[in-house]
Amino acid sequence: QSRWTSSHRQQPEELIIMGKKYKTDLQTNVTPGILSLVGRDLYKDPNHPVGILRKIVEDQFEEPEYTKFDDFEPVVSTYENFDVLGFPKDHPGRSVHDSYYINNNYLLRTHTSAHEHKCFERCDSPGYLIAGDVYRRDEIDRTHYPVFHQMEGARHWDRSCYRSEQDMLASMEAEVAQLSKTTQGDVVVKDVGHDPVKNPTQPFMTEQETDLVAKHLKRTLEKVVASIFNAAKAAAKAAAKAAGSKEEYLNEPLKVRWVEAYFPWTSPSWEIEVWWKGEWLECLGCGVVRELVFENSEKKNTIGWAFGLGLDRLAMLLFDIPDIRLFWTLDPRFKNQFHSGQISLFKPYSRYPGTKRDISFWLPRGKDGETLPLNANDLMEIVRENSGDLAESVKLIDEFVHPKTGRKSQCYRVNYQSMDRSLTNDEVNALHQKSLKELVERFRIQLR
Ligand code: FA5
Ligand code: MG
Repeated sequence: QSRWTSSHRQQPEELIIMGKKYKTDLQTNVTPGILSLVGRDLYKDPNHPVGILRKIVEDQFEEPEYTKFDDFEPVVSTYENFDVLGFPKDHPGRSVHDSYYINNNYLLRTHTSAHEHKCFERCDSPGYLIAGDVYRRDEIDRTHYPVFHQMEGARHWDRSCYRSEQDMLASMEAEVAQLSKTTQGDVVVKDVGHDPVKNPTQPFMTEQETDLVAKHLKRTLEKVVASIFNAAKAAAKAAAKAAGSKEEYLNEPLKVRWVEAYFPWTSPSWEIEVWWKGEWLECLGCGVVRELVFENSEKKNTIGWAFGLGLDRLAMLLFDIPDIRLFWTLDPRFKNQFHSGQISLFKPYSRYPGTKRDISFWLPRGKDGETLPLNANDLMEIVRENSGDLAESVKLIDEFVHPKTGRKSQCYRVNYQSMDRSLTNDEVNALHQKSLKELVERFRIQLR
């Protein structure tokens, strides 16, 4: 079985997270390093790029139409994170390889959608907005970090609040018209419909309802994306001017396109992409909320949309930040560069050299001689725990099967590189040895 077992790593009997106690069990795979990041709340810092971007998005949603939340705790039940949203039992997101479990029943949320049903249930306003830190076990490189930040938004219409269906549709139509006006001229949109089989409408909604919810969703998010990228363009223009260069593309209207997507709790679903510096950039996922979510939230006769947007990768692009680890540095040379309400381009303060070390090994074999795989995220996790933010990237660089013995070998290359200082060889060797030792002990690999 490739099931994660904690038997080789000493787990305390209970964990205290944000003042609450949780019993650990065989499912527990959260690490001290990850827990030390819970509560850093970068998204609440008005002078941090993630906090600055959050504010720009938040300003697009007005109170009292939208209620704003930013203090849901990151520990959620598997019910909230998955079941209530209709995740299939075998969805990969549920795997211990992909998520950080506190125990069998609780995990660190993998997305802010974990709070959707509570918001639908308790929110008196037609819309809400959530900001929070989310956690995923993942690879190590310059654009991946186990903690990142999301914003979730939703809007719903309760049919029973209107005198008639026609009244509701007329009111939605007026809202859509209003939203369309605000982005006119700023963005060029390439829209897309939906595949009736793979990305269908839902039988509990009329065609007109689906059409208006989708339009409201799309026009709202086009406005959000326009506000973000117009602020970014202003920053890029200022930087280009200071450097004496002309960047023609900055004067063109923003190009965005809709693409079809899949999420278990929305249908139809889409993602929005923005053309930025020669690439289509995925910004967020969204869709028409499935009936199941409303039913689970005691909201009868209700229709609506929801979206989830990742702040970190967007912030990296907009602020020209080359490595996601910089968000977590305590170095004042980073933090002092950014100011509330402003997108400005990061000025690198130094680059320290990297040191590469390989992890080259034979995979273990089971009773019948079959190769036992080592999950890449499990390996990443051990490197991360032993070297913290000093591991800049870990890449699988080689893999082969011995022609005679049939044994399988893999080689991962770790680049150790600090954001703030030079590392000594001794220091790197010590970190690397610790990881090697732990990998051998826990996964019975044989180093080559
Ligand atoms: C979700 O997390 C859904 N909860 C979004 C959603 C909400 C859909 C409501 C429908 C309705 P996804 O895993 O694609 O979807 O992530 C959403 C966004 O988060 C992505 O578009 C991306 O911008 C960002 N994101 C995802 N993974 C990472 C990562 N490892 N690092 C940084 N940003 C990420
Ligand atoms: Mg995605």
